[in-house]
Order: sequence, then structure tokens, then C-alpha cells
Amino acid sequence: MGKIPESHPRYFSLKTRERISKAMENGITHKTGLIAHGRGEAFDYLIGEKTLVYADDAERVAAASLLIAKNPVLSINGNVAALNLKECISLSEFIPTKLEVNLFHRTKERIEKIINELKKNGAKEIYGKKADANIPNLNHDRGRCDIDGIYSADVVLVPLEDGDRCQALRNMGKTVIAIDLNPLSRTARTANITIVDNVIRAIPNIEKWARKLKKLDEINLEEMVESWNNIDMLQNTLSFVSKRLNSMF
Ligand code: PTJ
Repeated sequence: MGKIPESHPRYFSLKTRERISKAMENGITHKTGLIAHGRGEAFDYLIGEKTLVYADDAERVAAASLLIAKNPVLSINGNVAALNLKECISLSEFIPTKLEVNLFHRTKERIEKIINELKKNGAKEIYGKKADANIPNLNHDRGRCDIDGIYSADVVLVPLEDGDRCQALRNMGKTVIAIDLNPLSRTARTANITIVDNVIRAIPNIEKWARKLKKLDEINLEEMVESWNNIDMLQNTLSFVSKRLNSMF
């Protein structure tokens, strides 16, 4: 790819594409991750490529949920590793949460590459390599997880993925926080807390909220989580998008 001038109106978006395609060439992101990224871009375009007030609310409640969790885990896949690995490590250290590499297109090589990348960026303990447990009723590789990681977690943060694991994790009684730009996806409709925002903006914003909320009593954080209405948030987001589209011309 030629050098992208900073004056280009789509500079940030093009640089992000460059990052994800490089990560694919390096064996971190799966080639279908580029297609998933394209779908994400389209939804980001529809919401205006910024964090909506509804997403900001969800990020606040996600932070509260992570702070009161007993054993939270942040799940990392190939797209997240390409887009905001450092921010995931920073969030996981602040809360603190465990980090687990969990892949749909699982190969030993990709697991190792992503673990190495996390280590290079300062992560100390990373789960996902052992895969000594299975999420019940999930008959593909994303069901493979670590007993001491996702399997025994009470709250799982799953940025960017397909919906069947989200449902399977909920069936295990876990709280699922999903980041998905597509408010219509199964993941978005199944998670306890859905963040309809770009993972690039969402992860640092969850950390920003966590820093603010850390001083609150657990009871206040619990109230925040218990009063969250995910369906209302999805309806508000869709209604924002439809009004935005209707007022464009
Ligand atoms: O690395 P692997 O092997 O685990 O594979 C990862 C992919 C992404 C290929 C796999 O999980 C997949 O196929 O996902 P889907 O079913 O395409 O779902 C991806 C969802 O993430 C879609 O709803 C997209 O709109 C959304 N999405 C894409 N990019 C972003 C995003 N959401 C938030 N931020 C993004 N940057």
C-alpha cells in the first residue's frame, strides 16, 4: 500500500485497514477477519464513527460489571489483537481481568503468535493455550477454553465475534459483555451488556469509566448493572441510526 497522506478524509479508517491487513499477513488475524472488519466499518459509518451516548452508557455499565466481578476474563481474537492489543492489556491490568486467547479459526500457530504478541506488549499471564475445557453445546473451536480462564469466569468481555458463543456462555450462567458495531447481530441481542461501538474506541472508554467508578461502593456498582436494560439500548441505537439516515438528504 502506498503512503496515506494525513490530509486524506478517510485517513484513520485507511490506516486501520492497513493495520489489520498487516496483521493478516503476519498470521495474527484470520483472512475472514478482514471481511468481519469490513462489516464493522459499514456499521460504524451508519452510527457516524463516534461513540454514541448509548454506547458510552454501556461502556460505563460494562466497567461497573467488570469491577464487581470475582473472576472476569477478557477474550482476545485475531481482529482485536490487530486493532487494540495494548489497550486490552491496559484495561486487564487496571480492573484486573485475566486475558484469554480464544479463536474461531483456531490453529496452534495463531494461538502462539497472538500469545507472543501479548507478551511482547507486556502481558504476563495469558490463558487459552491449554484449552483443557469445553463450553457446553458449542461444537466448534471457539468452544475450547481454559478451565482457569473463560470456563470458570463469572464475567466475560467478548469483543467482536459471532453470536453462538455468547449464547453458550450465558447458558453457563455467565455475564457477557459484547462489543459489536452491528446492533442486529445475535451477539448484540444475546449479551447482557452490548456495546455498539468500535472496539478501538470502546476498550479505552471502558477503562476511563473504570477509573472513575473505582471509588464507588460495590452496592452502587451493582445497582448500575442491575438496572441496565440492554433491549432499550439496542432500540435507542437503531432509532438513532434510522433518524440519522432519514435526515441526511
Ligand atoms: O480471530 P478468529 O479466528 O477468532 O476470527 C475472528 C472473526 C472476526 C473472523 C470471527 O469472529 C467472525 O467471523 O466474526 P463475525 O461473525 O464476522 O462477527 C464479527 C462482528 O464484529 C460483526 O458483527 C461486525 O459488525 C463486528 N465488528 C467488526 N469490526 C469491529 C466490530 N465490532 C466492533 N469493532 C470493530 N472494529
